[in-house]
Amino acid sequence: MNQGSLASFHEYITTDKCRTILALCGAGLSASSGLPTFRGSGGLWKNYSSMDLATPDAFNVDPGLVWQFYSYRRYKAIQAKPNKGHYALSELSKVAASKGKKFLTLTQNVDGLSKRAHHDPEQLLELHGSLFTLKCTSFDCTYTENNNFKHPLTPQLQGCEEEWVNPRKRQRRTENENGNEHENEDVDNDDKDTVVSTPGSPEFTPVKDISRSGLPTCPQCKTGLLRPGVVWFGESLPFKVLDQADQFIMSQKVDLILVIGTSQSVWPAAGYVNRVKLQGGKVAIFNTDEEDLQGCDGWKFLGDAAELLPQALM
Ligand code: BJW
Repeated sequence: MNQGSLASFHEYITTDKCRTILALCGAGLSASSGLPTFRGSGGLWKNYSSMDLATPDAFNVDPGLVWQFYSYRRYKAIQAKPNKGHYALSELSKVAASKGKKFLTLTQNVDGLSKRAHHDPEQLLELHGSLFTLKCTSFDCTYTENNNFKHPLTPQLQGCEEEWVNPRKRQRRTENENGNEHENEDVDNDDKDTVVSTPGSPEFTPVKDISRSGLPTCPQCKTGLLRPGVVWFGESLPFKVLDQADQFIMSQKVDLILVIGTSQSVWPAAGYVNRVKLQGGKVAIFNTDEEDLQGCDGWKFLGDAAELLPQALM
């Protein structure tokens, strides 16, 4: 981290000039807790693009496939632990409050790790919902269940826990374990391994065929399928959450927005950065990818959010 820039950032965030802070978080914040991101080489699950599975259409066409993806995600999130970045942010929310400053975290993450790092729930909005909320898909049923951490949700969803590894990587890992010529190769940094194989190719990893009867069903109406309470493409973000975020931004000038581990490619979340800039607020970005720091005229911190945030915020 550039120490000059760290010093000026630290000075700003601790002074009285910086009275209102917004944090916008993305998948990169949870990356070092072992949870995959959406774009880039992490955005694949059993050869499907995570982005293609996060749609109402995908669920309508093949709910069994989409439930296996979310079952895997729920399992990974339950197993994961909040990292130092989550704790640093949680600590900042408390310190800010104790100094009479206003603070709000908008997280796009559905993994619940910020909550588990004891982030003040009053200062945390989950823009894209939660993996641990279940909702009925019947149009006339309002059933919603929060904090359901059961795994697997049905016996048929057992067995989705295995981390997907490109078969070429898997083969080389096996070779490594056997101690042959690839011993020192960093398999995770090999660009060739981001190639996606197609159904029918020898590398295609099949998922199970699960019929509707093997999927979670609504205990209230007894007929509708349950779905994860996350926001898919084309769906509105929860109105209450959007209102609360608007209220925070519009009731005062936001002095600083922390943009943490997000590609800023999904709307309306990405729009908060410009809204703060338009008010004259400052921006600080924390990201491992130099490209995702481009175009930022504020503080740019290149590296793992789990390492950077404790240094920058404490
Ligand atoms: C690290 C790191 C480390 C890695 N440390 N950094 C305006 C313009 C254009 C399009 C639209 C628009 N408004 C709406 C749209 C359409 C659409 C959209 O945005 N499309 C874009 C693709 C263009 N938006 C929507 O559809 C939204 N709905 C909506 O607007 O509805 C309107 C409406 C109103 C009324 C009625 C009906 C409709 C909904 C968006 C929902 C997004 N959902 C998902 C899935 C959630 C469920 C799930 O988890 O499965 O949310 S998609 C996915 O992307 C997920 C994420 O929250 C979101 C953002 O991704 P994120 O977090 O930025 O992750 P990555 O992978 O992209 O980036 C990771 C970053 O971390 C990278 O920069 C790395 O470098 C970095 N990194 N390791 C620090 N260790």
